[in-house]
Amino acid sequence: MNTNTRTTFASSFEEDCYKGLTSYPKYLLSKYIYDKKGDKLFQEIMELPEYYLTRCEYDILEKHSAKIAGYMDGPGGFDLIELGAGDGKKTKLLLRELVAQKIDFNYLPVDISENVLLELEASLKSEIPELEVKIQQGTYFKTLEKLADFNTRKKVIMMLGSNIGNLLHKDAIDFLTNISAAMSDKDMLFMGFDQKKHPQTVLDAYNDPTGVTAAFNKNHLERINSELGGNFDIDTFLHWETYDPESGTAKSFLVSKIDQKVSIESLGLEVHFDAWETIHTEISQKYDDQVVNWLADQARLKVTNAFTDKKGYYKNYIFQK
Ligand code: AVI
Repeated sequence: MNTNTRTTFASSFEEDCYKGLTSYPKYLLSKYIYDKKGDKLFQEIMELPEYYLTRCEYDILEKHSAKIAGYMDGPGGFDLIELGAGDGKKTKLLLRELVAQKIDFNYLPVDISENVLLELEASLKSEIPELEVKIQQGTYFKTLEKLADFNTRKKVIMMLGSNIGNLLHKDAIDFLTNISAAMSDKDMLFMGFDQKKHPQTVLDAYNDPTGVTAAFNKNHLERINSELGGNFDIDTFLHWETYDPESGTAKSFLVSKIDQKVSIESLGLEVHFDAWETIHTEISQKYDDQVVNWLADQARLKVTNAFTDKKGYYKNYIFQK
């Protein structure tokens, strides 16, 4: 068995893959799925009939945007800071409403990728020309710190897509605590949380029959092959999803169908897999009000409002200090 002995790495991707594949049980971090191919596969996932999350959040924003806009507005206007810009499809519903109500606000999408931001800026310029957009390239917390420093206007921090669900509770609390630290009493946080529901509905969302989610999960191995000189035979791994209705945790795995060895050149590593050995690749946490209130409390925030879709599958919460 390999041990965690190596200490120098060329990138955090190398380091995290090394740590994950030399641990027992093995794991890989879901943030590394998102290269160009992973981004494209995630766009496809969002169009799948089984992946209800995107449509539910879209419905919530479509139905309640006038009310939500009202909660966001404040004396002297506000800055709408969106963490993770994406393609802005859902956000545009809200932006259009804010512009239609002639509310005084600037839109500040934050993303690590300048490319994503420039594309979003260009599409907003042609679709909502009246909108004031100030793109913010950087990590979420560095940007929030910077904005908290010189900003006296009300800040509305927004994160859609239940992206928080890819964090374990303790990491979600750290995440919310960092956001809370950048907020003043007049600021608010608007965030989407996928809800607990029939376990089969959750399982189906992460196990579509067309295999898009499987390809998305296996993109981990594709990336290791192309960027770290790995020789994973992708077809010998099975995409497997579990959901624990008690904890609300959906987990994704890649399961080796055979006993095999995989070598990863730039890690100087040969990884042995027993037949049916697993790599844990992602969690997608599902919530209820009790858990969201607990997370908020831990981060010194309060839930002040919430909006849901017809089926109650998904909720967007407003948090304040
Ligand atoms: C980005 N994130 C919220 C998605 C989710 O639902 O956990 C990622 C995803 N993984 C498989 N399908 C979608």
